[in-house]
Amino acid sequence: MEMERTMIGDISRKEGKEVKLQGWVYRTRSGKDIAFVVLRDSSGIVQCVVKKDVKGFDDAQKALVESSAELAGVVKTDERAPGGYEIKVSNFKVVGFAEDFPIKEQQSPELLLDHRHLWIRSQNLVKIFKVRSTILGAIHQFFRDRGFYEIQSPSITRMACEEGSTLFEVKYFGEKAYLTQSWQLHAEAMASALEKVYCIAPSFRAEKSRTRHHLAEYWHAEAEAAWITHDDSLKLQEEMISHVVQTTLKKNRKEIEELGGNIKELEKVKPPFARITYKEALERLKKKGVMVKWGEDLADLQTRELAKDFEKPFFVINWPKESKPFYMLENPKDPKTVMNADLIAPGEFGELIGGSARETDIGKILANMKSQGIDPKNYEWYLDIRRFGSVPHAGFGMGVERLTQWLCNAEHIRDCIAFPRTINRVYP
Ligand code: NSS
Repeated sequence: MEMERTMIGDISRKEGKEVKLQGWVYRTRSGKDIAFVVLRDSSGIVQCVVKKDVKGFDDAQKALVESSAELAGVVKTDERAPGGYEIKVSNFKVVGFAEDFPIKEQQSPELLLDHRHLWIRSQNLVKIFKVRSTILGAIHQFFRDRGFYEIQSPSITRMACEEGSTLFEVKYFGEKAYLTQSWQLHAEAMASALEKVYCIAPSFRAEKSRTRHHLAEYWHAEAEAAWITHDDSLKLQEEMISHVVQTTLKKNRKEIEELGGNIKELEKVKPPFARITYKEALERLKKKGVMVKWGEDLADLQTRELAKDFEKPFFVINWPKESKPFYMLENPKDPKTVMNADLIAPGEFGELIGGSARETDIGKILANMKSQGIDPKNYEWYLDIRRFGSVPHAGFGMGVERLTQWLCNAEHIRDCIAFPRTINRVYP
């Protein structure tokens, strides 16, 4: 088959013409004299009709689901066929015969996860991965257009950035080290060199809870900038989210629609986003009969309850200082709180971003470490950032899979990454 390949997604432009297709058998049904093979490639599926007199009919009849094949044939409109087109095949060739496919209809989630390397071929996951790919491209574009430099930071580190309880320990040539929870501490150092920096890389959290929003390894889009205030950072966050959502809607509207994403809600995602303080969040929850004690984190259920009041993502700012990491800037107007924010998605999707302005005063950082029982010895290099030309700076981190989950309205975060790592799964 010497012809140039046509992608299935493009066949509507080739009506009446002969095309060559390459793909995998998605569904198959054959009789004595005819085989109906639904072929899939990364762009879609199409029904192909192979009659007995056609070269390769035997192959078409024998090929089980997920065999790879190439064929030549003429594109015909057919209203009954999925997608409205059908291929009248003139030549059919199996490239790789498949064994009996282990995934049948109505399989348990566990079996699907055990066969993730094969299940990623499924129509829904392919749609999600397309959306995810657009999201990642849009994040890069957003930061590069604003003069941010892309930098990389180590994945193996000696320090905790966030809660110590979610650290993954690594044996490091006889020394104890961890997989990174966030690039932030190294990024703060880089901000005194390049000023505006960003990175998209894996972060690791040994999350012991099983929720629909937590992975042990997730992709973290983080940014840090020198000479900016917390308010500047919030503006940057709402602009980034809006840019990524609108770019993705433009490019992947069809996929988002087919996945059941909330197009109307997503179209409204434009700046500004509401800002409420943590104190106000507790008051709102109290009115709804949900009691949260000052200092407590907001659980999934509580953020969902709050989200009912908002049509767009919204910031919860100024959390209690005692419950937050040592690096957050004390709020000058209310030292019990810090200059930080969580950005919460509408609906059920929870927190998308965590960020803060960073404490510039080394004395305050040391005091915070002391009250949290952290040994400053491990953070000597970090403290040098304050010793040598400390400047106001701020930054944030967004979970790429969290954003993907919201846009695709995915039931579980693990479907927003090809090979999820969770508390009970590191295979395949
Ligand atoms: O812990 S965060 O809230 N904040 C940080 O790590 C800061 N050091 C970021 C920074 O200022 N540069 O995590 C940030 C985001 C959070 O809002 C979620 O969207 C996502 O990272 N996140 C996760 N996604 C998936 N799975 C897990 N376990 C997870 N943990 C955080």
